[in-house]
Amino acid sequence: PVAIQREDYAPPAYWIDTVDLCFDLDPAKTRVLNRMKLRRNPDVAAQPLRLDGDELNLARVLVNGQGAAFRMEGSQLVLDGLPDEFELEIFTTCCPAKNTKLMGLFVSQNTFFTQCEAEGFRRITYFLDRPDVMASYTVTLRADKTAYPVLLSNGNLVEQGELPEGRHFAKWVDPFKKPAYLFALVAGKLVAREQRIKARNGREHLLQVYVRAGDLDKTEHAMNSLIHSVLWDEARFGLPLDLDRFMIVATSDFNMGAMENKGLNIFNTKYVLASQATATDADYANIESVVGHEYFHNWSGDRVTCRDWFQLSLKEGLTVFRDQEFSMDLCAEPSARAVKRIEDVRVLRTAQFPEDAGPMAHPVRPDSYIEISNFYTVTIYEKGAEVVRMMQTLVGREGFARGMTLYFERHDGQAVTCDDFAQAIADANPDSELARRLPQFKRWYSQAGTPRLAATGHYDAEARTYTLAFTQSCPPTPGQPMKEPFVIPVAVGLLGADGRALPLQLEGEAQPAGESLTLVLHEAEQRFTFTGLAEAPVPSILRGFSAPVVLQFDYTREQLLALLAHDSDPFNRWEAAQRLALGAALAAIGDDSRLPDAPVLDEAFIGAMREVLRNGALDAAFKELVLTLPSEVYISEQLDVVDPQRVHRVREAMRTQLATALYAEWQQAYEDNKDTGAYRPEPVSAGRRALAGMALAHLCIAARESGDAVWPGKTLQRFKDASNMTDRFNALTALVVSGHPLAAQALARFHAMFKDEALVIDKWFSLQAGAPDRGGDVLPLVKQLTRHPDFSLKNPNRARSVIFSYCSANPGAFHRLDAAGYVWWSERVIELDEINPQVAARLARALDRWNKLAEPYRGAAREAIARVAARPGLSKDTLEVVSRALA
Ligand code: BAL
Ligand code: ZN
Repeated sequence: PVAIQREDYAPPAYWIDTVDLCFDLDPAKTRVLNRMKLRRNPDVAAQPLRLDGDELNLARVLVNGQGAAFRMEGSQLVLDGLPDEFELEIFTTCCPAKNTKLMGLFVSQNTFFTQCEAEGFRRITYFLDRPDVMASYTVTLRADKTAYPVLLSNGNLVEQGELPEGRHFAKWVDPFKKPAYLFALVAGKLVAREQRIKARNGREHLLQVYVRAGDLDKTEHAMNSLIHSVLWDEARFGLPLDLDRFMIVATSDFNMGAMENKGLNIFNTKYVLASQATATDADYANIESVVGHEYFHNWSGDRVTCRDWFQLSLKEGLTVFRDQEFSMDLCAEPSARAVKRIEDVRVLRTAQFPEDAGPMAHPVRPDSYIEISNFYTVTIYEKGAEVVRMMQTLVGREGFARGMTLYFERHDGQAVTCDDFAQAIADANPDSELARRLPQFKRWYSQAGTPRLAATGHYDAEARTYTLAFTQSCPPTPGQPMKEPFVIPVAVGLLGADGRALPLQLEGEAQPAGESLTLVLHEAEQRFTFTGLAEAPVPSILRGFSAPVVLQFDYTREQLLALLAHDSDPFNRWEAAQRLALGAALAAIGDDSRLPDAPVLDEAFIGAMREVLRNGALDAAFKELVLTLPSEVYISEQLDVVDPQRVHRVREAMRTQLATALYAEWQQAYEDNKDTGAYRPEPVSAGRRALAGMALAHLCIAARESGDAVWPGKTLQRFKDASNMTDRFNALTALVVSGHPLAAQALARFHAMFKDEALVIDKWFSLQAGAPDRGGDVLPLVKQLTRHPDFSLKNPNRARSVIFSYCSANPGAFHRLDAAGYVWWSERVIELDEINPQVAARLARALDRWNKLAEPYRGAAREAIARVAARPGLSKDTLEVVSRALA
């Protein structure tokens, strides 16, 4: 397969002005009549028209109503000698029932759905399937009325009626031009929750959430999230809903989380359906943020889209930033905002930082790809969002809103680039640090890798000054051996010995800053001196995680304990605990003489955790985050050579130590938080449920050590009596992670209770496949789970619940000395590749970091990857991933 290069971008040779599509929907053979008006692009030298297609049966091609000569070049349909303007009619058929890739038109539970981003439209009809070709769509759907009573497409329903032989039709017109990747249709037996709303500007809209008949009672939260999204985007950015009708439809077979098709968002059921009996607090929060995310795309993605797929982060990074801000703005308490920020950073550091250090590392705006589906990554999304966040930090919140307004004024209806976005934000803030350093700032788009920011502090008692010296560097990444310095906003504060905030007077500045100050680094080495300090301060650096970098500062334990106890910045308070725990873990992992049961944590750390648990001024959600140890993945990333079993054993030992040493505090935390009253999915009570669940897990672990039967018994009872899924699932998790024999009956009961709830059964699979390994027991269980009657490789959610939970989220069980985990992984990648290459390629990434494994894991992992790479007929999706891993 050939790599596509960003530098090779050229405008299209033709524009498509209108598209009139007529579908005769049939699972075995759907007929698609596509009538388009095209015109030659006068800015481009004359050349043939090349239309993309994939797995289509071509029946007819007419130009201006006449049969036309055409040829096939690979999968492209090529036409020569065309007039400057013409009508093109193409008639094709396809087979949605056999479409297991879930790209293009497919059938799920007797309902038709589409997925066209990035390049799925070419599986529906021949087209210029690229985001800079934007057309007006008219769509007619025809289908059997009994089997497919609901017929939906983008825009407004302008006509509907009966047809002979029990069929019916619906005609939809989208009032906005759009690229093909935003096309959608849905046809099937669905019901809708509806709500009419009036936006702030007075315009009325119909909102609809379509699901299968039995699921209507699980749509209230999605609808509320949609209403909040509409109101928020208008209030925060002045961006109103531009459609009379906005629809969300849920399907249980979907590769992605959801898709922002204009006016007709299609969602994975996981991000729509929720009831307190079936969904956890985390599910509720995810639904809110994904509904928000897709809705916000209506402007950042749909009204202004990407010129080419290298610019994917233009819409994804910006829209993740917007959904993060939305979730934060919905928090009533400032502390809940901080919790959300910590959670987002945790995702970035445990998923994106490893990506940025591995074989798939790529800039936020990549330079080349073989299969664009492989680039829907945490780098494009989450690091992209951090780049937008840094822009907001550099221009201020008001300035950023001004920049957004200018961006949409300048580019409404256009397909543009990341450069255009950054330019608009800078132009709206000409006196900002962003405008002053824009070309350098844009290195965040072009250079891959996570920058290292090494800092040292020096206090001069005589001069009463404190100097912070910074050195930045960035490791090499594939194709980028050398990096230039980045613009890095570093928010800092200084604490006194008693925890008070010290005044921030920068040398050379007329005015002192407040409690916090943002330093803007732009050179490889820079220093900043603070004056008027009567004592040596404790520096609080990179507050709020103001840039996506690794901060290296040689904190003493006392300094970290001081930050944990007193920092006014909640992020750095949490970070101090993470650094302390990480330090202990790394020391134990590096100690070859360590006995397996030797303690890892010292009294000072345990005492600090005790104080946190007892602290009445801290929120439960924050306590839960502080008490959560760094993940095995995060710990492993700090090591040059990783022995996953050793990492697993040390982290388990730390957890056991916290469980036993803080037994009384866990009991108290449970008693204080176990009852949160009538269920409401909001951050404060969700935090209390999370802490109660964490306490139960630790009490069950402590009970395992002491042989006590009381807490496991209480946990089982809570599991049975729980009035919401969060409490029930937390109790089940406590029994499973502690390895208690009662887990077996609880799991059986859970399955029996929820056998008809697919999303709950996914949790049941996932919990078992992700359970801590005890003597290699997880892999045999996982193999057994894939033989369970409820398991299906074809359903992405189910495949992920077992295979990904084991291979990607359970390192202690996956990395085995006998390499059996890797062998099983390679078999599943190959098997999945034949069904659904996108999902297979995601799974292929489970061994991205093979190169830093200790032997014998490393050699065995490489062998398994090579086995996949050698498989004849592998999809280009999977081939790209494994080839990069082996390069
Ligand atoms: N555009 C693909 C799904 C999403 O990011 O919203
Ligand atoms: Zn998105």
